[in-house]
Amino acid sequence: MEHLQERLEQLRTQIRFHNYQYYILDNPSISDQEYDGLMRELMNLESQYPQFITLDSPTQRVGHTPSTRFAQITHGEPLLSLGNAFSEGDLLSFQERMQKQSAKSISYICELKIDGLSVSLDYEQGVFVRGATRGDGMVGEDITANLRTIRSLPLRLNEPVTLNARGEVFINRRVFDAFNEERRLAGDSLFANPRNAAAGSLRQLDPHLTALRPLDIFLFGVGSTVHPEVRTQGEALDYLRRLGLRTNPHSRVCRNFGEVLEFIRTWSAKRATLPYDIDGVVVKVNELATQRELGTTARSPRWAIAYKFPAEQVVTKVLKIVVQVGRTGALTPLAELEPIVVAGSTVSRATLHNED
Ligand code: 0OW
Repeated sequence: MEHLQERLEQLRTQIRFHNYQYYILDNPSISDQEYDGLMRELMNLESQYPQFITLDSPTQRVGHTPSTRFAQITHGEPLLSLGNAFSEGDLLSFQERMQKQSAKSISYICELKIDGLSVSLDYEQGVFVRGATRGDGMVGEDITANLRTIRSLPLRLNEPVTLNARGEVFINRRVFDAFNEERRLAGDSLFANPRNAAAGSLRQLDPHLTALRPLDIFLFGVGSTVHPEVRTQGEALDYLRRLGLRTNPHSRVCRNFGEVLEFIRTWSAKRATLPYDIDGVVVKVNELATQRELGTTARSPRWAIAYKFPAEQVVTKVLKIVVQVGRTGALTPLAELEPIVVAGSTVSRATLHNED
């Protein structure tokens, strides 16, 4: 029996390593055939000795029983949202607020704002045990079975630590286009954009269906019970990477606000070269102690802001104007438009509540 257990552990460790190389580093070191051979041997041994199957075995990605609905999970710490900045002026006001409220010298970190679905992951002694949608920030839906199907989400970390990590689930845009094309040919309804496709895939009740969806994930934050050596957001991202979690490669620590503005201008121009959608840049105070000193409002941190790229503009025709009478008797003029796609969604109505 000892020999069997050793072989099982050896196979799991090897397959976990190759998953990391393939799905997170995009740099496999063995052929698909060799990989499939390892997987087949592990699945055969586990089907002969099911009593030795472990929750974190690489074979346990696709759950068996579809749930009837998602259980609710109350987050240990609320998943905050973000205040928005729409211009460099808004960013400079943010910077002034930071300097006024904290005497300490501040550095910033800029992260691409991934346009996906925000999730929270719980690992206990290094094993992935549960994951949830952000929901209203306090209570989310338990989508553990669906998150397990994401190949770039490790079922076991490189160290046996207990932590909560936050991140964004998304679909690679090229893969999304091919996926939507398949749906079109099959006569299925199309997803308006990758974000909706990711959200729709994570809300499938049957994990087998989710497993067919090419979901991916970037982690960008850790809960407060994080390794004491981690003192900045930059070090938190390095820590997540060291544990084997996937983080976005373009985050950058900025010593001053000039570098923040340079990062934003650079990625505003280079956005289309990315294989996934971003809708802006998240600018955060880098030092965790200063973040704690600045604190949060009810819904979002004072130490971070989301610079949103200018909205895409398109021209269409107003077919008709109707007036909506609200609950309080307020009148809102509404334009019915020639349907047009803008920023990935089809728009056919717009409220005319202000001149421009
Ligand atoms: N979408 C992102 C992203 C990010 C926030 C989270 C709480 C305090 C700061 O790439 N890179 N970093 C953060 O940090 N938030 C992000 O997305 C937020 C999460 C919830 C709403 C936005 O999608």
